[in-house]
Amino acid sequence: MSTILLEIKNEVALITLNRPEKFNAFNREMALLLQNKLDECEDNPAVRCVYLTGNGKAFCAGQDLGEVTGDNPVTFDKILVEHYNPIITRIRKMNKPVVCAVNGVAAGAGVNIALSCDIVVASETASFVQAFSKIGLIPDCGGTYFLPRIIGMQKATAIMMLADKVSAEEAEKMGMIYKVFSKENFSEESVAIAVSLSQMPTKALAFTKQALNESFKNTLEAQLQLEDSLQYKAAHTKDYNEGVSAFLEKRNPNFKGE
Ligand code: LHQ
Repeated sequence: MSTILLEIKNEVALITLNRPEKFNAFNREMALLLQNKLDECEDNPAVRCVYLTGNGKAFCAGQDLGEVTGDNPVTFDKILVEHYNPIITRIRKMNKPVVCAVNGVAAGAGVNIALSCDIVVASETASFVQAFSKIGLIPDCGGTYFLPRIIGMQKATAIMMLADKVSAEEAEKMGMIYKVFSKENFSEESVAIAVSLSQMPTKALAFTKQALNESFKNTLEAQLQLEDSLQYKAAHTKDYNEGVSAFLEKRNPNFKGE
């Protein structure tokens, strides 16, 4: 069985981390395969939203610590540069929304990969652990970039230094994630978010993502300019014409992602 599963359904690419016996911890093969699958999603016009989840009890326990120890360990210089950093940049640059559905515990690289996604939802059984300090490492995978921007510096510092286990409910309350769903409804409700995104004007969503990616590093003036140029592009899409026509004709729009 592959360590990463990819299924395309209703214009949504469902990607599943699939090493359940290891709490979906990443080994090299799995990290490189996730990069390939993300590339496939980016290149395939039939994919208009990506949905990332984990198989089994956990979402992802981060790096497989068995792989960095022992006789023939994968070296640290390779792990970030070749495994994780390309995953994070692919997710942030992807011209389609990426929904992360955190089905269980997310630890180490697992949490920060989740936080790099556009919309993060969780099952009530999920939890988030910045486990790095427990083993003498620093948070990576963009965690020190995303978390303070998402929840503010004070809470981010405490969560990262103390390596507290944050429940899904707490994570929602502090704005770390968008929504928590009951265990029973989690799969259906989280996939429904991805399906509705897949039927929206994909290019406008990509431009929105591009603008948000720049938001925290731009001045207001620069951000206004960026919005102006992206709005110009959005206004020249077929989906914009469709959206306005549908509104005026009092019908539901039929967006094609064009
Ligand atoms: C695991 C793992 C795991 C292997 C659970 N590896 N087996 C960057 C730079 C360079 C190098 C290193 O990495 C990185 C990026 C990183 O991600 S660093 C952080 C690595 N991750 C961690 O430190 C998390 C370690 N795991 C845990 O803290 C706990 O297992 C969590 C909080 C994930 C879950 O706790 P529990 O629900 O109590 O489950 P458990 O501890 O009993 O684990 C279940 C099984 O999964 C167990 O196997 P076993 O055969 O005993 O049932 C664990 O050994 C295995 N597992 N995480 N990362």
